[in-house]
Amino acid sequence: SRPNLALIGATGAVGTVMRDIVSTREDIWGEIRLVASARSAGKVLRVRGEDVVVQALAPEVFDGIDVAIFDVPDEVSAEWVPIAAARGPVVIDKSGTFRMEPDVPLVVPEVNPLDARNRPRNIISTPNCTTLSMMAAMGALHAGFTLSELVVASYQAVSGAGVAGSARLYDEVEALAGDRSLGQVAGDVRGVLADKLPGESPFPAPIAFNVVPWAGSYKEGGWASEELKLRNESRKILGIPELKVSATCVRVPVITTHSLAVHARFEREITVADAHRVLEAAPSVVLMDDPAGGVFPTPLEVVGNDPTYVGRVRQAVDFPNTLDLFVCGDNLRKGAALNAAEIAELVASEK
Ligand code: 2RA
Repeated sequence: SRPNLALIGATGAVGTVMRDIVSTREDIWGEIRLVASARSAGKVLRVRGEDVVVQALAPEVFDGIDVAIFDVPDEVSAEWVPIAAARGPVVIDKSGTFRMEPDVPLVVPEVNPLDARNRPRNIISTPNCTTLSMMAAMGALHAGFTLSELVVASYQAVSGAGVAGSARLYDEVEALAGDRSLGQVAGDVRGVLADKLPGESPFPAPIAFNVVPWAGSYKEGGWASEELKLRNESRKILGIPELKVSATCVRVPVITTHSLAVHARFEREITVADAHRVLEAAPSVVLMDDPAGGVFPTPLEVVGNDPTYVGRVRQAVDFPNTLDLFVCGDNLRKGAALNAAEIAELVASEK
């Protein structure tokens, strides 16, 4: 019989994309159960063309379930993932809670699918969207040329901060529209927004007309949590514990699709032609690299698509064995829902 799937956090930004993904990919599932907080219980949502009533999170919702995908805040995962995993299903968790635990695999199916089999706690973690946005491409290059250093700057979309993140950018754009004097005097946009949008913003500075060098929570040494995740998760997924990684994460006024400027050093000599060949052969990577012809990826061209898009591949002039490149990936699809769905399919195929 077909395996049963539960989606926990079915009503959020990622949950919405998740419902679309399980409705459009090959249908391998028996029941698809939707679960959310008590506040959303009773809502009716569509999955695979059918109405499904959302159930409130409770231990019993995991009974009869084979795979449960969690996309909920860290503290909800911390409490509920172990309860679910003890009740039977393999749990695929999108939160940051378990990612770095040594007995929980952190999986990107194109890069380290076999790690998914080694799950003593019945939990598999799926990476942060910023890490995921580059992993398919970097994993393919690493397989051929052995990565040794990564220096990354991110350009992260507001939907990474959930439904509230997207709502905030739309609201700010609307509040600022029409006044062509704005953005030319320090603090003017902040002042207009304080008047027109007095509520809390998910971002520490105006996000419309701006870039904000901060994503996530404050960590020791002045790092943002997103920057440390990029480092730690890349090391674990690629299986290179000593990989040198340094990142600066920046929020930009883009609705969905994270971009990353990557400076990648390899142990082996690598040319642009080598990288093109590898990236073209990688099934979930699309190469868009003809800058003379105006061809490179941008978030607006990539949003809603599954692959990782790569362009601007250049040989670093002053650094040996080093490439610079630009990567775009939909942070809600491969960055979140799609990777989780692919792990779920991997687990289902074991049975
Ligand atoms: C962000 N990566 O873009 C995060 C979400 N976990 O905010």
